Amino acid sequence: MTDLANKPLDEIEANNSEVLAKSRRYTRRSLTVAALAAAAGYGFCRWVFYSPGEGDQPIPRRRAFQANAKLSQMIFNERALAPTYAVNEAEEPRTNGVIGIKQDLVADSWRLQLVGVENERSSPRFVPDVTACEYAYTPDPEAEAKQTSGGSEILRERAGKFNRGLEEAGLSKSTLAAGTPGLLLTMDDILKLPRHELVTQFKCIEGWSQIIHWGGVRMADFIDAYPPARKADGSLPRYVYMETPNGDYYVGYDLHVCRHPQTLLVTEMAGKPLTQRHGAPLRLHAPTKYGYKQIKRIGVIAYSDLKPDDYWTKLGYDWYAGL
Ligand SMILES: Nc1nc2c(c(=O)[nH]1)N[C@H]1C(S)=C(S)[C@@H](COP(=O)(O)O)O[C@H]1N2
Ligand SMILES: [Mo]
Repeated sequence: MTDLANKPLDEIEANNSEVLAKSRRYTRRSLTVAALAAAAGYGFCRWVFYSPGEGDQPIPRRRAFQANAKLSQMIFNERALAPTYAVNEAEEPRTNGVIGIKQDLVADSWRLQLVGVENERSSPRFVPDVTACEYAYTPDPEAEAKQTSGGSEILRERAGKFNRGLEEAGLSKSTLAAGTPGLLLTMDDILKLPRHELVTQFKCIEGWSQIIHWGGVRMADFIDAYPPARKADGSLPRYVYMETPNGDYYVGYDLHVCRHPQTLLVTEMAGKPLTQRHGAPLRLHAPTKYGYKQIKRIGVIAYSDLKPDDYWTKLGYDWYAGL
């Protein structure tokens, strides 16, 4: 289905350099922001160091350092570009982490629940309750073998019908309430967006990394096609929440991380359609983040102004997970 394998290398390289050109513009913009932030930081430091009596008050100063650390984390790590590699350097992807994807999803039953989009009611994809979406799974062959009665029929899940939150981190606090309106998108809606390829390093916090060849669409293009509704004051929501169709794995992101030019909604790995264990039909790749932020099998994308719940953060890992 993919033309990656047959694609001439120069075409792939041309595509890569297009990504890089865009990213360079993006980085330049970030540097301007960084310069402004540095100037602001200078003023701030003057205030900390030269305000009367500051010598006796280490705590505000420490807070300032923390604020500066946060600032540089946001400006330099999250907005910088990840290095890219040649396609022939890419490795065969290993599989890690099957939370929320233990059963095979029936591809045709997949829909993307999208919540918080601007003018959602005028979209032909609008439904009054996205959580009523039914996903179908092929039964786990082992579990099936243990059953006495034949059970080869497909299992259907309506949100809340199966028990949720049985994995270690429990139920997500950000999961959608029944009756949440939004859009139900099909895979065709996603594939209408421009296709992109990227070869980047994928890093798992457990200490391994691999060079991976990704294919899919840019999340930035997706956000442009389905922009978040603005708040009453005209500003955008700060976060994006995603979870698997069964709600067991969930991740929170800053909106600007989703807009990063290398953040992809992935449909292909290693030149082949995504496998179930790699998150078919749709997963995320964010090369500035550790693997645990790269959710496999996305069922829900919700724009939100509340910092979303996050599976691994609940178990003690950093919410930002920056490299
Ligand atoms: N749904 C889901 N997504 C997930 C995980 C998971 O357990 N379930 N594990 C994460 C972790 S820790 C890593 S390292 C990567 C592994 O992706 P891979 O199996 O494609 O190598 O998926 C991430 N996304
Ligand atoms: Mo990981």
